[in-house]
Amino acid sequence: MSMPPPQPDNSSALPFPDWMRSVQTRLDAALGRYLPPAEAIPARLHQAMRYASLNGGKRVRPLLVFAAGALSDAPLPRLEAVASAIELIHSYSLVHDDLPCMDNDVLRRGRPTCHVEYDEATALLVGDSLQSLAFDIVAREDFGDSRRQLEMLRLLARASGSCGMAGGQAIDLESVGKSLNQPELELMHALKTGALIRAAVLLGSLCGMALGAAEHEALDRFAKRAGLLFQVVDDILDCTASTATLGKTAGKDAATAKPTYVSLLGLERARELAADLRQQALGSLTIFGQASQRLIELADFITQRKF
Ligand code: GRG
Repeated sequence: MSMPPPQPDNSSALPFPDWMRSVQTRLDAALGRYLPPAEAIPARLHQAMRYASLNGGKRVRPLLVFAAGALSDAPLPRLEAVASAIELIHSYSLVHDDLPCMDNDVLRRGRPTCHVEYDEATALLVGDSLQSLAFDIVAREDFGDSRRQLEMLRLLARASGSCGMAGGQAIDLESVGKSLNQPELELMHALKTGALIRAAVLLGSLCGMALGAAEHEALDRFAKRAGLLFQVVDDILDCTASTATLGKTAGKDAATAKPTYVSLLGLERARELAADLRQQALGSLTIFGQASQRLIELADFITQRKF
C-alpha cells in the first residue's frame, strides 16, 4: 500500500524528501487550478498547455521558491503563485526549446514532446500562452504591497527575456559548432539557465518580509552559484546518464556539437567545478543560519541529482 503524500508544509520539521514531495504536490494542485480547464475553448490548446506543464519534472525552481520563501516567512499562497509562474515560464521554454527550429527533440520528461504529441503550431502557441499566464498570475494575486509586486513582475520579465533566458538561448543557438572559453560559456548559462533559477530564489524571498541588504546580496550570490551548478551538473548528466534515466535524449550536446563544461574542461574537471560551485553556494548562506536549511538541502540535491 503506498503512503499518502504528507500534508503540504513549508516548515523545517519534515525530512527533505517529504518536504520536496509536499511542495511538488502543492505546486501540481496550484498549476491545475491556474491552467484553463482542458475542455475550455480552444480545447486543443488548453489540453496541450496542461500536457506540457502537468507532466512531472523535478520542479527544482518551485522548490527554490519555497525554500527561499522560508527565509522571509512568506505565506504559502504567495509562494504557490510565484512557484506556478516560474514553472510555467520553465515549461514554455522547454516546449519551444524542443521545436524543430531549435533543439528538435522528440522526448521530454519520458513522453513525446509537445509538438510531437500535438503539432508545431500548437506547441508554439502553448509556449506563448504559458508565458502570458505566468505574468497574469503574478499580476492578479495579492502580495500585500503593489510596489513590491511590480518589482516582482519586472524581475520575472527580465529573467525571461532577451537579457535573460531567451537571450541565453540565442547565444546557445549561435554557439553550435564553436568553441567558447569559460567566461563566454558562463555568460551563456547565466542567462539561459541561471536567470530563471535566480528569479525563483529572489521572488520566493520577496513573497515575505523584506530582507536586509546584506541578506539580499548573500541570497543573490547563492542563486547565481546554484544556477551555474545546475548547468554544470546538466552538462555532466548529458554525457553520463541514459535517455531512459533522463527522460530526454542523452548525449545531445556532443551530437549537436554544443559547447559544454564537459567539452571545455573534461569530465573530471567539470565534476570538480560542480563541487566548488556547491561550496561557494553553501558559503553564501551562512548569514541565514538554520533558516537556510532547505536551500542547503536543495544545493545538495542539485549536485547529486541523477536526472
Ligand atoms: C526557448 C526561450 C527559450 C529558452 C529555452 C531553458 C532552455 C532555454 C532550454 C532547455 C534546454 C536545456 C536542456 C537547458 C539546460 C538546463 C535545463 C533548463 C534543463 C531542464 O530543466 P530541468 O532539469 O527539467 O529542471 P525538468 O524536466 O525536471 O523540469
